[in-house]
Amino acid sequence: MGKRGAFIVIEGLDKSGKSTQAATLLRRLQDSQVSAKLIKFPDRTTTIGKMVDSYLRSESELDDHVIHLLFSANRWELASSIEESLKQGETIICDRYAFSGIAFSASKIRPGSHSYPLLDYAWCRSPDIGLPAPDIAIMLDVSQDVAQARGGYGEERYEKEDVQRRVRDVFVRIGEEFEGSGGKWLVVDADEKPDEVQTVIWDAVKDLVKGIEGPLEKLWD
Ligand code: 2DT
Ligand code: MG
Repeated sequence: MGKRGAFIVIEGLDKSGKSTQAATLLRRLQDSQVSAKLIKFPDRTTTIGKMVDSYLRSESELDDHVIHLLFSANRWELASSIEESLKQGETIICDRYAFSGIAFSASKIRPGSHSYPLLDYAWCRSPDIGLPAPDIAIMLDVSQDVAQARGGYGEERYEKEDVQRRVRDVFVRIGEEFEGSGGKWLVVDADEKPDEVQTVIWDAVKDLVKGIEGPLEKLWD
């Protein structure tokens, strides 16, 4: 039996360079004759993804529970195709995944309160239980100053300084729990130059992308 592909998730705040790093990694893998593809969540092209897109652009309002479940459903839509590709030996680079799902939802606070959570952390985690688990999750950690220097945030719903700060705090907890459940969580200083960040990423994935013998694990299982 051949080896399966590696499932590599890249996470991070806005302006952390996630998409750039993911694209650079894809090119490097293809140049090394590794069969690989890049996917991203939310996948705004599906029916569910279009509802998510409209919410993010503030063109629609949805209950916070509903949008959380839609983000998760958007991953479940793709779960079997992810499994299939990995089984075929294809490596997948995934720009955002279930970790963003928890971080952005669990960091929401009740209107009028300073820190009282709107959604329970464990509740936020539960709809993603059983999804394909990444072989490594790489968290690109950018400081607020550098994010601002890179042109600041855009117009979408979560692209605000206070949101990003709270999201970062939840990412720290998520990383600890993912490691606690046997996952590999790598925090990379994304304030560094793109080349230096890519060097750290490559070093972390270069053995995984040779193919993996072990089974694909399930997330939070
Ligand atoms: P992009 O800017 O990467 O398109 O993300 N988000 C993402 C969630 O709130 N929950 C999720 O499950 C995922 C995958 C993060 C758009 C925004 O969507 C947020 C930023
Ligand atoms: Mg964005």
